[in-house]
Amino acid sequence: MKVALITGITGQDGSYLAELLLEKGYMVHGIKRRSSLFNTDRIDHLYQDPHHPKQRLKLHYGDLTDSMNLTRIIEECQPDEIYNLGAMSHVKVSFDTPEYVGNVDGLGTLRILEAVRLLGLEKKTRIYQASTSELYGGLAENKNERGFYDENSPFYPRSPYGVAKIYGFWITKNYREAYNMFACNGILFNHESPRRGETFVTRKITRATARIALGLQDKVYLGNLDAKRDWGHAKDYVRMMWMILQADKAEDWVIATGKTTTVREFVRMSFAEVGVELEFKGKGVDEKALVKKCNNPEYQIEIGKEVLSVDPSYFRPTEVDLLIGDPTKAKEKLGWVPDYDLKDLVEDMMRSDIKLMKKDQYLKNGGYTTLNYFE
Ligand code: NDP
Ligand code: GDR
Repeated sequence: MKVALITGITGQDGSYLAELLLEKGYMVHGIKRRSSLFNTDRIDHLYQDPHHPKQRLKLHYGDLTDSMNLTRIIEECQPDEIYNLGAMSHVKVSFDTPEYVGNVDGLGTLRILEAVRLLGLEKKTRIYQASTSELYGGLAENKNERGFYDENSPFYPRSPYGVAKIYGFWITKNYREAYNMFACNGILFNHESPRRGETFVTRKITRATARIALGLQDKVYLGNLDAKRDWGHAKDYVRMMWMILQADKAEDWVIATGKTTTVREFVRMSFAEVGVELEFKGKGVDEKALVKKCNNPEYQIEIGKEVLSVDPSYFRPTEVDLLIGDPTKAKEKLGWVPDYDLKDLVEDMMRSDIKLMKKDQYLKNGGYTTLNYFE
């Protein structure tokens, strides 16, 4: 049985990847952080009783800032594959905690690579590093001749997160070249899902749309509506992580859809899912979205209601304006074909958030909650 170790197993990607690897018959080890509240919601459905002799999912307490802990866990698991997905992954928050991000997202990668080397597992253990399109920084002049970022485009990170991840990228490549390790970077563009963290823009939008439709919230405040992102579905992207480690040769890979969309358009698409047509008025910090039509009798949102305002506190000190990736190499060499397009993604997220918020509405209407955790 193949053995995998996933850092960041409690996150969006970690949870989908754990599902995929369990389906493929792997023994899956995951590193979770100690927290004062349960933080395993995304993988609770995969939980297996540790007393069961055939247990195939095992969680270990750990942290990417703790070399000894990482070395001990890797020694204990003897993994065939390590997926280093653990990170402080929020770009805006990285401006508030830059040193911590450098330590976890940058040095954390080194700690994994060095532990594998010190334990003499260089030949056995393949390593996937969660790199990111944030490395490119959205500089227009760095796109290829077809107008995309690809494996050869230069980097110009625009946040402490991007700078920390660029260290992770290069140290992975360096260990591959210096010690002949099978260590690969997946340069993944934004990928979302119903399990996306609530403070990333897509989930913030789908969650707020569902809550507004159900009368649980008046409006949503967002930052830069002009930002453009290449959004895919996390399920398609974790499949690619696995494919990268099954390849004949260790390389770096861009994973993207090849299409880019504004935050404003994502808002429009989400509201369309509940039958609401929006009208955007004003510019910059004065921009607003009002309800123009409500075609779904289930949701009683009054015409003219303001459902979105811009709050400049969500602007970033340096912004990545536009990202669009070229997945040609992954498609041609690994045969990657995504199942979801953006419309499918928005539908999936909205369906899930409507269901979740209906539960919330039921509890609220029934008087079962005195405190609304979401407000
Ligand atoms: P999430 O934020 O959903 O998950 C991050 C995971 O890392 C969580 O399990 C978190 O634990 C864990 N973690 C955070 N800090 C530490 C630490 N100090 N030690 C150990 N674990 C830690 O991110 P995603 O699942 O979306 O992303 C996975 C990886 O891919 C990240 O490295 C991210 O930077 C990268 N990436 C993501 C993209 C995307 O669009 N989603 C695109 C490109 C790259 P806890 O649950 O306790 O917080
Ligand atoms: P990003 O994702 O920074 O691309 O990083 P995020 O969803 O946070 O932002 C995307 C764009 O939306 C704009 N925006 C807002 N963003 C947030 N979070 N909240 C808002 O209210 C808001 N309003 C507008 C942002 O300015 C930005 O331009 C994600 C993370 O998953 C990283 O870990 C990963 O590496 C990259 O994607 C690829």
